[in-house]
Amino acid sequence: MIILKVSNNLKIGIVCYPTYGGSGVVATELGIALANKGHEVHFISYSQPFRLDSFSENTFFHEVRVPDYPLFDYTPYELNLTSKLVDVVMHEKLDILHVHYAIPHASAAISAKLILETKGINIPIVTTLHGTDITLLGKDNSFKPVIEYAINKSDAVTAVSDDLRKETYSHFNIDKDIKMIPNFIDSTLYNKKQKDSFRKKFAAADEKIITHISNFRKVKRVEDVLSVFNKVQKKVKVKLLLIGDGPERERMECMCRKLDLCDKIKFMGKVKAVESFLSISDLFLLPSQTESFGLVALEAMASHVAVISTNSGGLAEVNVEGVTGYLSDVGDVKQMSENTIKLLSDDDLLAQFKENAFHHSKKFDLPNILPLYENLYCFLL
Ligand code: GMT
Repeated sequence: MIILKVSNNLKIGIVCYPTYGGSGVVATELGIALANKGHEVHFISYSQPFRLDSFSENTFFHEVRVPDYPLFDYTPYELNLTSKLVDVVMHEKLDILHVHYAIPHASAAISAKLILETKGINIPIVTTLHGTDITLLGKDNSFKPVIEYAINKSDAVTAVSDDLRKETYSHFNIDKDIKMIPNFIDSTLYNKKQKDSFRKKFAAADEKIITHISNFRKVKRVEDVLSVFNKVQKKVKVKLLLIGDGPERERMECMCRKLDLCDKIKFMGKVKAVESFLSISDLFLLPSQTESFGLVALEAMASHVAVISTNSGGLAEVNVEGVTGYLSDVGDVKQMSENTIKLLSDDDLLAQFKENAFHHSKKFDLPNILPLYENLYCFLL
């Protein structure tokens, strides 16, 4: 691919979900990286993205407020977002809008684009598809026409894995070229070792640490994490750290009590600096039903952690079978447990997989991926 030289600093609007989740992480880290390169970046969301905890002279945040009218049973967030986009593009004189997630962000951006056209402004829209907008919501027929329209009307569309790109073509009538730009990590964030004293808080020196991080939605199959751990802890001295929170947490806490594993499992809740926990982990478990990419697996790999995952969605594009970890069919707890035991009971093999994981993660390092987005922006201007 030819990398165009970005001669001018751009004014870029980034629309994302601010909450814990891969799409928000990618959007925020992308914005921060663009700002560090001198571009002016305007984040637009209903609250400050959780990873946007430090501002620079080049980053700005615009909050979308949703007034509470007694008239509405359902608050029309998309309309407030659309109006905010029109306002920010006009008054901050943005060059481009990059929206993460098809609904409501891409559809709001397309409405804003049409409104801006009536004012003589042409704003190119880049839509990045992250997964659940296509793999879960997209299969709901009530959303389908809107998602299809928003994708087809975007000036450029990217998907975070080849698998998601193919899924999008197979579920929708798409007449646009969807470009694959994989997710990325800033490797400098993940390559720090925590002090031994931090590790000691969670496990003894002769115990291994398994970690799982998610938003505890059903799609993450956290019950498989517990079932695998239950089998593993019978063979290996090990502790489990569960990081994140969400709808399945309570059920998982009950399951943990039923299995009588509470002294070996710690529910840490939502954690901003996941890299601290990853740096003391030996193995990361991600038994998801589907995962368009699995950013958190990549974060683990960048922290020298081997990964046991399912082979669904784009996971095989991140975790390499027999090299950085092992991949199994969804729900195959037996195989995932056997592979975990195999890795955790052989220190040399584990060390090799950890090193491989780290090296493979370099492929997705920020300096390799950022120019692909900049190149795309330049192409549209
Ligand atoms: O996985 C989630 O539940 C969160 C979701 C999101 O919107 O942040 O993650 C999706 O986007 C991430 C970033 O591109 C991907 O790494 C995740 O694999 C993807 N999740 C699913 O496909 C289930």
